Amino acid sequence: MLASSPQARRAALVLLLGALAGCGARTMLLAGGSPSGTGGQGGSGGTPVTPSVGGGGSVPVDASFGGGGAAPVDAAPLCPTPQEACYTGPPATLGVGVCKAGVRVCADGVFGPCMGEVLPSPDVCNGLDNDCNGVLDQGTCSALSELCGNSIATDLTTAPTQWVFNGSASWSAAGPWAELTPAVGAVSGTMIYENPIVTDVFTATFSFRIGGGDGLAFMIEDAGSAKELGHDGGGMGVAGIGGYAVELDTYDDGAACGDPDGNHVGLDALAMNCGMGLPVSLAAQTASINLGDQQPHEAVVQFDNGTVSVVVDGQGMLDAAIPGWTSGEAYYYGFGAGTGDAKGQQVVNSVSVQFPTYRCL
Ligand SMILES: [Ca+2]
Ligand SMILES: [Ca+2]
Repeated sequence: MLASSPQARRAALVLLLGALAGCGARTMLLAGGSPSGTGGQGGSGGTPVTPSVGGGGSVPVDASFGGGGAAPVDAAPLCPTPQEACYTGPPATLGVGVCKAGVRVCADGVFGPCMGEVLPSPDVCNGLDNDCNGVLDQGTCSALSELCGNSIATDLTTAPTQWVFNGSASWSAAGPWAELTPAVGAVSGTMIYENPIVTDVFTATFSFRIGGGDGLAFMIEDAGSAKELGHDGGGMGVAGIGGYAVELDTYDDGAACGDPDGNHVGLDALAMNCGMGLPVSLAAQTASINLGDQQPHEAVVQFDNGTVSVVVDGQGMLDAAIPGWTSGEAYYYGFGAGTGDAKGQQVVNSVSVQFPTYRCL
């Protein structure tokens, strides 16, 4: 409705401005106290931002405030406190996952923008609840590899459900462990994690015991499934599959295919065989311990974009690199072992592969 006279319109405008100014602080969204931290997720993520108190002289005026420079200069201070918590996301997400309140600071009688709040965003595979619904990494991986995480591990105290046993390999409660080969001749066995994993950097640790035979290998293979089985004997169950392996080789197949002796650690390519079903040796180093002494040993394989270092029982065994390595492709992770004329039980347990970042597993 229009006022009839200029005086009446001016009076109405003054009343309107006064009403806006008086209720402005109340109509601003208040965040309701401090975040209660329920469901907080580790706190490693997010982007904690320190509110820039008093930053600059010109504090933006909230658009809903309507006044701008026209606000009455004689108005009383409009902020009930110098600063307060604020949150502009859905209230139910506050304090859940990465979501947290920010701070807004009063300047010239009005609150500035909400600084430092963390709002919901679509969940991604990163170990954080980005969309703040209380569920980590929900639906961020495909149906093939639906698990998002930063490690695969099995202590083999029970039969592992996510590892596939092929050939002579099986889980054995007698260890308990994964028996890659029993003490019979001319067999090969593999144990392979069920899904391929994007490979750039990882640390693999496992314990092994070699009681004869040709030795065993830790491999990353790209043959397309977890059901691969390589050559027996000096192929250690992995030769011919495709990919790469660290071999713990306990049988001397001769220098022609890269065996310096019958007790060495090597880096192999599995894409093709070197006669007799052996892998292609990229590097090999005589071991400083007896790998095949039927005793348990601990191995650590550190892989960083194609460079490989192998430590057994705390002793450095091999540093080598894969020529032409391409990072970011997916590989299946597993173990293999073989027997030939030489035979013996070969086992692994306490298996873990750790990645520095989250990914679909
Ligand atoms: Ca979530
Ligand atoms: Ca050999």
